[in-house]
Amino acid sequence: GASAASTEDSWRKVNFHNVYKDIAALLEDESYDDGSYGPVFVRLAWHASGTYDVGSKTGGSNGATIRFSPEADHGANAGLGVARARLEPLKKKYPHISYGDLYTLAGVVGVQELGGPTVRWRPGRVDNKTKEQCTPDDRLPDAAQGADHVRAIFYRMGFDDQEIAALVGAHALGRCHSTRSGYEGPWNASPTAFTNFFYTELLQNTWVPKKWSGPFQFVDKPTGEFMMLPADLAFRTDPVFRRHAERYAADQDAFFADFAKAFSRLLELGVSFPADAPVYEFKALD
Ligand code: CCH
Repeated sequence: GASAASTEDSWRKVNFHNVYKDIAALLEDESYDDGSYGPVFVRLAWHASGTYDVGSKTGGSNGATIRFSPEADHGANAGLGVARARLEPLKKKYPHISYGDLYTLAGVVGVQELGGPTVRWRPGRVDNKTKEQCTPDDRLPDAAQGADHVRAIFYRMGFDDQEIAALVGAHALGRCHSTRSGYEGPWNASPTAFTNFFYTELLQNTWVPKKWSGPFQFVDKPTGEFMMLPADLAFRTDPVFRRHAERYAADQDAFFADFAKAFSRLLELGVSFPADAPVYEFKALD
């Protein structure tokens, strides 16, 4: 039957402070990855939203088409079923929250509870799309490519170079999985802490091609413990991206402020909120 969150007013029945707390309670799990679902929740929120196309006004988090096949099975979304399954009990507990609101709020919780900035978030996404409205398989960035491709993808969402450079700093969190994207390894030594380490590692290390049979990627020399995707290297080699990366490496507060703004905007692409939808600035729990 129709989802309880299929009407524009359903969100009014939800206490989002309680949802925030319940998502936060799902983060920690010693047996999963580096001990937290936070990174994969951030990636779910981003991939649910980053399909937006300003030209056709299609895609984005409203309607949460990421949960339907074929979009769920797009290569870029490999592994995100793990995050959706982890959140599903909360959809049962709070039937009036839409999937779009649940997935984007999980991204906010991931950023904030891992020590990142406060991300302004509004409810009001609606479960009003079907699998026929899944986005085509070319909307998210291809990690094997460079600056031109990354720009083309994010300009299509409506972002500028500064916002792109701030958003990719989320690669302080989590890791690549050979079983998901094919790439392997974390970007730094504290993948469950939201920091500006993406930029410091990117600029301060020597990056060399990883010697393996997997996809082309970089590892730091000499330890080989940390990784960079080919697309990550664009933020070191492209002069405009690099200027922002240098600023964020030197000034974590500037990174936090710019990331919070750009991430909030990402999660809202293509969503029309009711005029009276509250803007939440949740407090991190700890
Ligand atoms: Fe990303 N990202 N991302 N990314 N990403 C991957 C993992 C994470 C690209 C490719 C990959 C953003 C931008 C880009 C996260 C957040 C963001 C992986 C490994 C690839 C590949 C997936 C795996 O194997 O599990 C590319 C290319 C771009 C831009 O050009 C942006 C923007 C964000 C958020 C704001 C997070 C977090 C992860 C870690 C996920 C995890 O499971 O640990």
